[in-house]
Amino acid sequence: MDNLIDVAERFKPEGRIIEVREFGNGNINNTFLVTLDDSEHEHFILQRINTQVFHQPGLVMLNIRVCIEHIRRHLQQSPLGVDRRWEIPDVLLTQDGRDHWLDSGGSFWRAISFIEGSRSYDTIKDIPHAKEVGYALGIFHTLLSDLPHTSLSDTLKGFHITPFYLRRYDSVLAKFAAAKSPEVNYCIRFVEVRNAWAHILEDAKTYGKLCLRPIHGDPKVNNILIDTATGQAVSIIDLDTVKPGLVHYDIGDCLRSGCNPNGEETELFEKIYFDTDLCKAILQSYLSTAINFLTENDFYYLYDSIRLIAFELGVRFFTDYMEGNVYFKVRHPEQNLARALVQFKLTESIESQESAIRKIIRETR
Ligand code: ADP
Ligand code: GN1
Ligand code: MG
Repeated sequence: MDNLIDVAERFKPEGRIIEVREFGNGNINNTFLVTLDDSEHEHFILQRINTQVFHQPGLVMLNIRVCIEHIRRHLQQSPLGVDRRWEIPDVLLTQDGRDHWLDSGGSFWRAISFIEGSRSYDTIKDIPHAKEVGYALGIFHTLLSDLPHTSLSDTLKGFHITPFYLRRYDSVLAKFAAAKSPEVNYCIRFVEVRNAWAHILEDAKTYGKLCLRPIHGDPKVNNILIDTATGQAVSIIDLDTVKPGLVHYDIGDCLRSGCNPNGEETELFEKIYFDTDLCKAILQSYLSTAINFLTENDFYYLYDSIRLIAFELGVRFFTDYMEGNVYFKVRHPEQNLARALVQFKLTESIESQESAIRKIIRETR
């Protein structure tokens, strides 16, 4: 890997680079904050894309640029109509006009403008924050709702296709040779009894009940930036997974992340619960903008999408644990097992509150 300052120099808009430091808590890419001595462009984000995950990073950049350009055009033609700040991150180009830089070791680097005066949180702190998270996803879907999904490439095959993860899980489990701890046995049993149901969204897609649209793919709480002065959502970042998909993947992901007050990284498994007050706030706010393009069938599958994406993420973490942590970054070898347990406990809490969640969905329509 080249020296970080040398890499940052390739994308530098103006000024001198003062510092490059690691930033954020992403599980996939390496993210750095670059500080410049230029008062107009004080920072930008530099990222090394994980090409073990994204095999075609050039296509990822193309999708991001299609998405950003579409959103800008949409906003010019029909502004949000409310007096609030909404920012779209920019892709910064290298001095020779490219959207990425390949270093001498083959690492793929790209740079994104920094949204000043904002910050992200790993968990939702209160109801107003929950409303902002729901609003941000609703705005994002609305802004992309007139972009044909065929304008975007499939840059991550199988992403959020639960049966695809289950096939991988089966083959990894068959080769898993380590002694099975009580936690591992709990996870195996957990997956086994939900296997048949887990095809629900893909079946609905196959039978034409749900249709592909442009989606974000990863709208978890820390990808939604909050204005430090007003507390309002100002942007959705991390656009690497923008591609065709079901909006249900996004709604499920946003809710499984937003309604888990203890966060994804806790090891206090008994404390994990799905907070229905936060769910209600996120959904109400999401639907205040997204109601215009959701169909009857879309609503029918909302509860299952919440349950499914929590379950699916548990399967993804557990599979990665058994495979030796090859996908999600870890600080210790058991971390992906702990993350899986969190998602499975959350799934249990969702299941135990099914009627309350279905009631919220009915009443927020
Ligand atoms: P990853 O793909 O690894 O999750 P992200 O793109 O989400 O990386 O970036 C990691 C963190 O960096 C985010 O959670 C956010 O706190 C911060 N960040 C990323 N991009 C920006 C940006 N354009 N403006 C401000 N903060 C950002
Ligand atoms: C990964 O990159 P990050 O941390 O925003 C993952 C998501 C998971 C999330 C769980 C490309 O997102 O799908 O929901 O971790 N991204 C990819 O924290 O797999
Ligand atoms: Mg992120």
